[in-house]
Amino acid sequence: MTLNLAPLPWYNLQINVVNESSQAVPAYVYIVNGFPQNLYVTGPQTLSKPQGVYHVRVTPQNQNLISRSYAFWLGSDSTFTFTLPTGNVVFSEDFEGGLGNWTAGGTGGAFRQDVDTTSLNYGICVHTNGPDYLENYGNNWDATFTYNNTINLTGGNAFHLRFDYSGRLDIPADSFFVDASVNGNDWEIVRGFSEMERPWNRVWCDLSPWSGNSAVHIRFRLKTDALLGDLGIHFDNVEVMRGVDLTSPQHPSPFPTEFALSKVYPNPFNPTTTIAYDAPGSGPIQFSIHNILGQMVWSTTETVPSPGRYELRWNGVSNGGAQLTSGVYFVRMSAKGNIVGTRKLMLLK
Ligand SMILES: [Ca+2]
Ligand SMILES: [Ca+2]
Repeated sequence: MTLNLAPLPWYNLQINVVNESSQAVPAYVYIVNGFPQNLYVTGPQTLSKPQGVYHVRVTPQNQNLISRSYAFWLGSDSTFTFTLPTGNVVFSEDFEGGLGNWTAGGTGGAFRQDVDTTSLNYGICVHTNGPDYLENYGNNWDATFTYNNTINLTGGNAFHLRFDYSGRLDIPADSFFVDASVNGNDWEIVRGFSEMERPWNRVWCDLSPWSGNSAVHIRFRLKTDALLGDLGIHFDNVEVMRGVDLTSPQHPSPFPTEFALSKVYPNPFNPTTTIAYDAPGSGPIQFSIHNILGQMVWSTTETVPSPGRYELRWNGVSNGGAQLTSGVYFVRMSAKGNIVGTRKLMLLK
């Protein structure tokens, strides 16, 4: 058996971070596909990256701006411009007035108010029994700390939750989460943290996927396994900010769940057009181009490696190498024995 290990294609990925006036603004860009990369950018940043699934989180240096994040499939040279809109605070909690708005639950230890000598503020930590916050959490905990009321995430499409956080967790299995729920029962992870040592630092969580809901529940959660413990987590100064972002790539993330012939551009075209399509998994996909009489003039089979959005180019030449005449053509996409879609093309000379 022979294994042919072809290298993944690499592409240019340009990331721009601007404010609502389209001016470049300084920001931290976290980008991950397997290995994370942290960048501090002050202008357009072009990276060379292999094909694959990526997640980008853009965190503003200016605390009045809303952070943005986006997940995508990199399958061609791409440019993403993130507009960080000016935000306003729609929820804040510094715990200086006590824990009356919160309920500690779940299993294992409890979250409690504590004076943290580093932040010089009342914050929240997770503990077992004793008075000293410098004690290890236990095994097999699933401790929750839930806001008793709800947060209104309407009036915008860009929301983030941010808070100050320090922690020492036994990694990788012990994790701290921010969760959200639209009904108070079914929770989804907004962001998870699993870090051996984190000094007090502000962190951002993208709540935009929950935008449009007028009553969103939030909670913090520490989940641990049976092996080892560590000093746990502290957090304080929780804020939710709202903004309106009409230009950044938007959630939901664009990983396709079905085959689709999404668009043909330019159209009309001369001499080359691009056929964009979605594939929900790996495997061969057939494309054929037919003239107005229904005769097939060109065909190809594309084999895609994984779910994603792909592109195919056609230069108006038949499989026999003949330059085709101006007129109307049709492109057909087929997969797994079914016709996925057909689009009309106009070749102009
Ligand atoms: Ca506080
Ligand atoms: Ca553990």
